[in-house]
Amino acid sequence: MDLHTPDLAPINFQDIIVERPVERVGLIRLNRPQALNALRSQLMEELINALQSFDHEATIGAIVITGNDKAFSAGADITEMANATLTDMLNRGMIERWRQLRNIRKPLIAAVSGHCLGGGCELAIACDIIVASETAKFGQPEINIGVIPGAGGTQRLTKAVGKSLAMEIVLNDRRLTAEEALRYGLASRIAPLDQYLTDAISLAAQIAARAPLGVQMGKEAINKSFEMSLADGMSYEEKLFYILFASEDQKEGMRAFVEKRKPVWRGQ
Ligand code: DAK
Repeated sequence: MDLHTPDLAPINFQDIIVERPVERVGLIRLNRPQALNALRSQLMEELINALQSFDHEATIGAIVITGNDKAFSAGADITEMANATLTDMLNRGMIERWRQLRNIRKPLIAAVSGHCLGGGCELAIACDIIVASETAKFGQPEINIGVIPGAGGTQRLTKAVGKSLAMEIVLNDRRLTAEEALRYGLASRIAPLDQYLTDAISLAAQIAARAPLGVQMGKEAINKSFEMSLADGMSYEEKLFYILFASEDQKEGMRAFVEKRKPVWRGQ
């Protein structure tokens, strides 16, 4: 797979690089290596812009977010936050940007290597799937700077790894290796350092080749399972299942099965 295919529609971002490495896959590289990809406001703003444009682009079916081999991201930019007041924090749009991340409908795959800490870990967990390199290290070290996680580190992480381990991670800066992340269900697979990004892109390409509405609704239903009771979640799932019968892709998928041919998805 050629990861060096030039961007088909270059946009002038400063803190991220946006590419289309293969058909139907958008790739966003966090690009502040000198600060271990710390998530300053500018980076987060660019990331959300790029995600939203891929989300609206019909030719894109899945999105990969990555950093570099040394760091996915070491978290929010501490230098930017160090002297902030409560009002500064509320007025900077930080919360809004993280909320916008939750509204991306297409599947997001985090390709994680090296440091994946604080807000960086929360960004990876906010994605739908994590593909980790063997060197990935996950953690929520906010306690070392006198705060706690603020973008899911006490909530999503706890749902993934359970209470006792989440307590160790948040209260005592326990870091998880890639193996542990896999064992506890935070990551779905691990790959060697020279392979994890290619693997993440291949996985994204496979998902992107599937029925687009089905993929989006599957993502939505699974994410709802974290917010609803089992009964409400089951009922939500049923409704999305029935809604898909209003799509052309459901007709095409089932007809293709009966006719013993490959379906041609239109995302309608
Ligand atoms: N912010 C700013 N700069 C950072 C940084 C960070 N988080 N992490 C690293 N850097 C910078 C370092 O300052 C250094 O810069 P120079 O000194 O070269 O100018 C450069 O990156 C290389 O870092 P080191 O020299 O420290 O590299 P080492 O290999 O020695 O150590 C390290 C790597 C990752 C162990 C270390 O850099 C480190 O501990 N970094 C801080 C990790 C951390 O505490 N992260 C949590 C930050 S708080 C919210 C949303 C999000 C958040 C909160 C709320 N809402 C929506 C409400 C998130 C909060 C956080 O993430």
